[in-house]
Amino acid sequence: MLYPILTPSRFLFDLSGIWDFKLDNGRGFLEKWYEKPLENAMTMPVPASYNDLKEGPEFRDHYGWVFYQRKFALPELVAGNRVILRCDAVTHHAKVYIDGEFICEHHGGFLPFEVQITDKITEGDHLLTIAVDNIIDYTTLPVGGKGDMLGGFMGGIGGSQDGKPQNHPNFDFFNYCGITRPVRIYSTPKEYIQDITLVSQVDGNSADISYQIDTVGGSASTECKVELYDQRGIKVSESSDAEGVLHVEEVHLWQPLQSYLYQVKVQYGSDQYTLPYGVRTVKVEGDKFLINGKPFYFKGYGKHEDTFPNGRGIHLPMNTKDISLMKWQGANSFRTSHYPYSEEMMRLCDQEGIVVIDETTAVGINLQFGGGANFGGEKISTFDPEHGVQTQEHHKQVVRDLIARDKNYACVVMWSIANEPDSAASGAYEYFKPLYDLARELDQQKRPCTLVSVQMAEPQKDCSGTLSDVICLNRYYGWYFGGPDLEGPEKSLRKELDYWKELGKPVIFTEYGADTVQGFHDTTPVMYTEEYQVEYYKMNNKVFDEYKIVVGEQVWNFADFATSQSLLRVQGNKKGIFSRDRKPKLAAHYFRQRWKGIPDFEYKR
Ligand code: BDP
Repeated sequence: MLYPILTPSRFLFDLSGIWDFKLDNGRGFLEKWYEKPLENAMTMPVPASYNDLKEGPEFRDHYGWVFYQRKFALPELVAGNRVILRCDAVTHHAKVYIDGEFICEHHGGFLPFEVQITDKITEGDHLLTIAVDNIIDYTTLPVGGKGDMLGGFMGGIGGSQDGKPQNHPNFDFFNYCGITRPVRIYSTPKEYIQDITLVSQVDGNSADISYQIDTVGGSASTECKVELYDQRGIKVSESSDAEGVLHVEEVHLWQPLQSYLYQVKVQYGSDQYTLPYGVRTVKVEGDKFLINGKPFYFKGYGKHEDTFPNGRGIHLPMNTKDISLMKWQGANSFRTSHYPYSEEMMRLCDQEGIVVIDETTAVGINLQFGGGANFGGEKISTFDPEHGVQTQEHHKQVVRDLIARDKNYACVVMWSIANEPDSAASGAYEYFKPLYDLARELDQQKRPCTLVSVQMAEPQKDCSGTLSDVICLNRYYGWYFGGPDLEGPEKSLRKELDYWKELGKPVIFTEYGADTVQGFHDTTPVMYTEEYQVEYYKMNNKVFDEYKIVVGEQVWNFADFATSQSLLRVQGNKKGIFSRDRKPKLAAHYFRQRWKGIPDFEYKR
């Protein structure tokens, strides 16, 4: 799916701004609020999560639907073109209406959807309504609890105390929702470029970029032209079919922290589209993760799209600041925990040379959290056909849509199929095998695939061992497991790594961390102080350094973030090495020193 841009053949209108907004009181659809201007509407910015923008728990924790609405008109210039409405992310379920007429709906809150509205657009003003639902349950990704069950992440899955329906996230981040990324209208000519797929092969100083242009609406005689421009704007290769190869001599590779982007200019009939593209290769070989043929070492973070007061709403300045902080620290990578990030962030990472592990929305596929989910007093297994999660079909759709959106980004070097699922449970292999197969089939660049494995999953039984190209571990030795003691956990960590070593696959620690309240200090490094966080990391890093198979360390988390309330969460999850407003804790300085001394390539080799 192409990112919407303005080109000589395409208009682009951004509908960002203040929209009308109303929480559903249960009568929104009965009274057809989408047919006329909302009565007594509030103001609400788009894009943003709405939760932190008005006061009170009733608002913040609203359960169910809300209505967003605005008017728009299109200039006459657009007449004769295809007109598309594109929503980049609506969390979690959207129904779209124009002038009271239902146009489309979409499930899943972190990937774009679009709909052709050419016929709907006549002269004059139009009323656009987007109804948004935030309910999460056993059929959605991320997963939420059913009302009649107990257990869950930090005890969060159970039914409500007073019978009032509420969400019970089976994951550790606030269930922010709303229209969180831009809504745009764009046009294309009637014959148009639908998609572009690029794959590079590098041989010494030259590269072959295989391309495929999917087109719609033309005839056999419609011309297709593909040109490749380098960063100076000089044409370095061209071709004239919808499928072919662009040969480049003296190729400039896209390298971690040294980005180089070509521009692929496609012309099909009167339609034009330009795609920035970095040439690089990725491969797992034995226990090495190779980027451009050289063993890479991941230094970085698990992150969140989480800021105040935007919630999960897109925040371009913060994205820029975060990458600046990563570079200040000597990091080179992050994982899009636990959902696909905005396309603007992916394009930025391509430009800045930041390496990305790209994750689906599959978080919470684990009914063992909080002692396990219970149904009528009986423990339920995650993949129980009757009572377990019902997410596999939707999960496949997410894999398809994620790869369709992100397949051309050089920054993306691996797909993460899920975060901390119940991957050692019976039924896990059967659930995940088809998802890996699908990702491997769809991704023409054949990037490695992984799932990020939870500490509760017994390594010997974890289906990740068989299915993943890279073993990704979320481990909390010295925090949830053994903290505040660091000596015992150090031994356990070694013992576990001795097991993984036998598999001969590369290992990345995709999470490890300790909650740390900024400003808490002590001469004895006690839990929650900045000193403890440093000691915790020193112990873990010492062990990682002893193992050649460990090819990466991504701390949990880049910054403090909002989550559901519970006894273990002090106004949010405090495992950031930066505070939520991006001030460094002691550990940030410690990592700066460490990472500046670790090369991006050939570490430990
Ligand atoms: C892991 C999750 C992550 C949590 C983290 C934690 O993958 O989302 O925030 O642990 O407990 O379970 O801080």
